[in-house]
Amino acid sequence: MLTFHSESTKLRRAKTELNEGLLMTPFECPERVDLVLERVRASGLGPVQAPTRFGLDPVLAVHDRDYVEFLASCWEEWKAAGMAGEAIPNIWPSRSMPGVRIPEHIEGRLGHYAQTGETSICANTFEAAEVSKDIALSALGHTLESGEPSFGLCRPPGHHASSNQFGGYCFFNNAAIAAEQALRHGHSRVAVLDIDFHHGNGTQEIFYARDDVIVVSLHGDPLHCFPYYLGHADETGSGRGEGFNVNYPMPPGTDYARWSAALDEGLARIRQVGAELLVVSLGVDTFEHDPISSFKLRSDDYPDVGRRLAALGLPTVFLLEGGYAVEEIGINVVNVLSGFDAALARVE
Ligand code: SP5
Ligand code: ZN
Repeated sequence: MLTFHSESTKLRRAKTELNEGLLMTPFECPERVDLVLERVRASGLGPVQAPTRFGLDPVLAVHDRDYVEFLASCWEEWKAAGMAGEAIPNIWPSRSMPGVRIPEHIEGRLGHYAQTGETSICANTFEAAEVSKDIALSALGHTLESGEPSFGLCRPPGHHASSNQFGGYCFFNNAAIAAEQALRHGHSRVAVLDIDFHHGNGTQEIFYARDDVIVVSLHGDPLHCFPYYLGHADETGSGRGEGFNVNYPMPPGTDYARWSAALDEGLARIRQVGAELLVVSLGVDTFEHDPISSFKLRSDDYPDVGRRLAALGLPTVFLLEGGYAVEEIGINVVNVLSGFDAALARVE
């Protein structure tokens, strides 16, 4: 399998994440990329290739222009306003303020475009987000041309980013951008399967009213887990999108037996609706030792995940989402990918 990677994803090196009431070194750090890349190389998964540039048009196909412009200028504006640290949102329009206007001051605009307070904007955040979506689009391009699977070593991740808000370490929704691009290249129905521990609330929002992209997400129950406010089983889509959003919330402590049963249901639904291409939001924060999550998947479980995905028989693009702070992030990601490849090889 071909991997798309760029050292430029590491241009974003935030110093602060608000976690447990403390400003900590972010879990979503550049070293994650090195850990995954090392393992891709050591395992002989396949060649590693640099992404090509796609510009902002594919981004604007899923994100609002004013949001993209905000991301492009936020850090410069924040510094120009004389702020001492990184751009950390700390005020939002609340439910008691319906119909508010977007303010001009960067502090107010930052809150307007933020879902969450843990993710700071710092130097080169926009540049890294641009490279990350170029990696996703390059991986998609390769799969569209060849039918072969590909892996986009995206960073920052994307699945929490909605049409007009960043959060959960995400700025551009790489999976949504890739899915939309696949439709524009002639596919009539695409599936996004999100197996990150956290609910892919951004992807859900972007495609909620549509039936050309089915979004299936397996995740920690939002009653107990970030992002808390979305990801329940009764969120099934709206209008013509009814039935094309499928959530499998599962309790903290969920193991592979329960998780893989949900995966099989999700895959059956993807098969049933006749999706022509599969985009996998591949987070490995389902791992038993992930520092911010609470599922109990083991390294040995991940090859079987790859095998089950391969059984769908669809052209498949894997895009990295979460998975944090442990050596095994590389092992677990590559276990999924090589399990997928091994299953394909047996079919051919
Ligand atoms: C892409 C992705 O995986 N984003 C996840 C963002 C989660 N950020 C907030 C997590 C808060 C977790 N608090 C955990 C406390 C554990 N003791
Ligand atoms: Zn996650």
